Amino acid sequence: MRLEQMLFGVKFENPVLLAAGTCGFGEELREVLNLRALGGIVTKSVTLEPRIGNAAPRVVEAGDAMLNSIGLANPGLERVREEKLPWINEHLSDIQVFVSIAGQSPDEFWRIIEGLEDEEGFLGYELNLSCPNDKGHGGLPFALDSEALREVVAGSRQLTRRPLLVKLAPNVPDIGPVAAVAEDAGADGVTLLNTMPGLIIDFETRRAALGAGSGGLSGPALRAVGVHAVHRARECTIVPLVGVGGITCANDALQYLLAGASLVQIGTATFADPRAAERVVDGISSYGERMGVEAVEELIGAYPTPGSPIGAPSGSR
Ligand code: RRO
Repeated sequence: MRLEQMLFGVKFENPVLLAAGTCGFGEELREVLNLRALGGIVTKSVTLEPRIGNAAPRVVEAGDAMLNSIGLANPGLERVREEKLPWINEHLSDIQVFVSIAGQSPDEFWRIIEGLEDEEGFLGYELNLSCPNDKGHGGLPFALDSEALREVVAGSRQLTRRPLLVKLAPNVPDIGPVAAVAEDAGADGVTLLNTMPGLIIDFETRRAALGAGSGGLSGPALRAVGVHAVHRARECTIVPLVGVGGITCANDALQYLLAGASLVQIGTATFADPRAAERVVDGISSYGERMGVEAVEELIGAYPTPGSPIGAPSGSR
């Protein structure tokens, strides 16, 4: 099966990327997996100034999920430009790299884009409008307020011709119209979803398990939520979708593709098995061979929407 696709005007060798926050800036994982075997990576979210992050513990396991409150720890715009992007440019030029960016105001997003725009080594941006651990916009992530979302995306669109992905949050009543706002404001693609706000209380100490209190829940427990979000976004938008949440193996990734995602991202699974994403690539390929699928595009959106003719794609791209 052919795994490559043309998206955003460039070639992705396969549909599997590493999610923001799970691979640093690539360099951190270079010893443990072959990044060149992947379709691409999304960097840790970059902020204007360096951030040291939240108090420990920042990550706890929670059954079929993981709760984190990293608190946007990152080296900041200046060091990303001086140190991280040159490394990416030298070592990852044959895969696609999105730089995730995060700001506490629309203006911060725009200043980061202006600061990175002339640099080499990356394809586009993933606007992180949905971090549950950074209450940027009046205490709420931008993705929970459609007008704020529109403002950040539309302003960013004015500043760059590079592909813009917009990463949304799970905790909205209906993700479809939110994805449509992102598309209408100029997004080239929508990433679904960020982590879900959560809290774990240690009943012995009566304190939160995380140093910061609440955090963002990720992992297999979130997978059905993510697959549903992709399906719903597919019904409301035509831009490529990127599915993320709870993918541990090829079968999980296939659900996202069938629901309508053109690309998937592996996040939490990388912590348990740094080579999970490579396994997912191989497994998608094996499934294609077994099912007689010639190209991965045939799978995208092939889940038959209830009420539609069996096998008809649930949306157009
Ligand atoms: O750094 C974090 O605490 C974090 C971010 Br920026 C995000 O987007 N999602 C998340 O679960 N944690």
